[in-house]
Amino acid sequence: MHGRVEEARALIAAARQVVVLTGSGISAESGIPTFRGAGGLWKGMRVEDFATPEGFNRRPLEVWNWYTRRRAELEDSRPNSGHVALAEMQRHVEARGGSFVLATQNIDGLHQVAGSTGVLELHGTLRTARCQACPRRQPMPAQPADALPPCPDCGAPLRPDVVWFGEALPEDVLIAATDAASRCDVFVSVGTSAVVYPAAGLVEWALSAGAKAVEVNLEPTPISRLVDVPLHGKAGEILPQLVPEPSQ
Ligand code: BV8
Ligand code: ZN
Repeated sequence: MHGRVEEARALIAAARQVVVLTGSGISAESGIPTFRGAGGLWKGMRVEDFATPEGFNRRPLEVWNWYTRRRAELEDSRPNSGHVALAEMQRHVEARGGSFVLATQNIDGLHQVAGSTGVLELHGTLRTARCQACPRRQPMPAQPADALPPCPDCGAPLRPDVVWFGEALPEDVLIAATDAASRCDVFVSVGTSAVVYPAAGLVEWALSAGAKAVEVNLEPTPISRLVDVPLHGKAGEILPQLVPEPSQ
């Protein structure tokens, strides 16, 4: 595999525009459970009961407290070497005049803690709650509630500031991600099972625009056969090897 890692690093070192898409796999080594893997968050839970507007409207408090619990777990979560490597990669690419866009499906905010900037949070964020009736946003509490907290501005109940199944992604964020993918010369997919759309479609935008694609994952996914350089292993171990030397 060493040769393939070298190949991926050379692609990134020569790239003018790099786009990286991450999924829950990059936070696994920070102790945050993935969704679909063994021991995944959604093991035994019905996604439609929790990560959908219908599920929330049926059991608002139960869903709200699923998110306050996940917010509480963030308190002891730190970025791992994979998050840090992507922040270094961004600095390297930008220092030589290139552009670097990191789009994530994760809602844990660990990329920003690791130093990545301009992160496109495709599925929202666990760190804020938003009002259901007005633009007010505020920090997501890490303690369970016994009633949905009211918006301080208009009194309507708050909700987690995430994108549920059946909900549209924030338009500006999706446009920025799709634009960047269709203009990049290297696209790197990290730690995602590549089954949730439209995020999973970004690699196709990149490939159809002639980009080279790299995938970092523990196991094959539906895009593994599409990418130029599939790298099997842990994001925390592989990503630091993809950061070009400062001299490069
Ligand atoms: C929309 C936020 C339209 C909440 C999430 C049929 C066909 C195609 C599409 C659809 C369809 N039916 C429905 C749809 C649309 C649907 C969809 O794609 N469904 C799929 C399941 C078929 N998509 C939507 O509903 C989206 N919205 O389409 O809107 C629309 C338009 C206009 C107006 C109205 C509506 C919204 C999707 C967003 C849903 N929200 N999360 C929350 O997090 O609680 S999705 C959820 O899945 C997370 O965001 C997560 O990030 C995302 C993807 O999962 P992954 O991140 O990939 O995680 P997973 O566990 O699956 O995989 C982890 C991977 O990491 C594995 O491959 C593993 O091997 C690897 N790994 C593990 N450890 C490591 C590692 N790799 C490297 N190193 C390691 N150490
Ligand atoms: Zn309000």
